[in-house]
Amino acid sequence: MLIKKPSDVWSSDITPRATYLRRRDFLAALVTLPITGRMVTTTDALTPRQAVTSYTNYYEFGSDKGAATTNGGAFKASPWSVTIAGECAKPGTYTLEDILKPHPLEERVYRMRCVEGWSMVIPWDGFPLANLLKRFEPNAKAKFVEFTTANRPQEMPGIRRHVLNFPYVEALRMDEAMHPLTILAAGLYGDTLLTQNGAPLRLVVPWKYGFKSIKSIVKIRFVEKQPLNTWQDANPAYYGFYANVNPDVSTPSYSQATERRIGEFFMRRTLPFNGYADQVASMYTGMDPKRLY
Ligand SMILES: Nc1nc2c(c(=O)[nH]1)N[C@H]1C(S)=C(S)[C@@H](COP(=O)(O)O)O[C@H]1N2
Ligand SMILES: [Mo]
Repeated sequence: MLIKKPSDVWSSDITPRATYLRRRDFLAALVTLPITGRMVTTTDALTPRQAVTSYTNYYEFGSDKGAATTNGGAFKASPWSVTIAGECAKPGTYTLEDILKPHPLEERVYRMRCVEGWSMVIPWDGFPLANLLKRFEPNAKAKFVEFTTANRPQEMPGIRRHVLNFPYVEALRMDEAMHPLTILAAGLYGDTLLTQNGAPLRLVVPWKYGFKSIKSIVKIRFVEKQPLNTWQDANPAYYGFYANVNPDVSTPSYSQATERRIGEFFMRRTLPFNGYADQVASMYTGMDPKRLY
């Protein structure tokens, strides 16, 4: 059940739940998630569900924003399992149920910012990644956590076109992975994830550019050395490891100072750490902000 306190800033009042529930045809295929709590980190209006589920980046299905919606039909998000490997006491392969069951889902309303200059506000349904990682008892050598996406050329036509070196890989430093704002999401807007949003399980790291939020995770590995993430491999001049949202550091072809919130007309100023500086900036004290991009 959704616990709704009257004091909550219920930002979806701007996009009432009834509005998206009206899309019955579409929702018929989805499973409504049991959500036990909620956390609102912004008073900004939610991005309409229609935009969140149709305007996506998922290169395994193609490079345009509609590709994963159009070409996602063959993708099977069930059954699913996740392999846990590397520097921990309990490596192994866990079913999606093993992964989800001990961790009640809560709704987290997060701002998301893409390096291409657009942003959204999305009500994710997930749980803190830290709670899951602790179960595998990472050891002292575990300095980073690496995530890998499914690599199924038969089901993911973008892989066959080799736009990137697949499988897609992303990673976080251990403290970032353990930060309470970092979640694994299994749904959004109260329903299980659609293929294009990373079904059945994806990462959400709201103070970083969107590419860090890896979709359809099949492997989590604890490692000692900083992994090479897919986008850094593809274009090291453009993409860094940390990818913290920073309005003061431009990419070679885009200023990162402003963003277009999907559905809005005027540009917004981009906030350092995407507005989450109070909660995360202390993890980076003493580091060169340019390296953090
Ligand atoms: N496996 C995988 N994960 C991915 C991507 C991708 O191409 N493949 N794109 C990333 C980028 S660039 C962004 S902006 C976010 C977008 O998430 P959304 O489409 O759910 O908004 O997913 C990220 N996760
Ligand atoms: Mo992105």
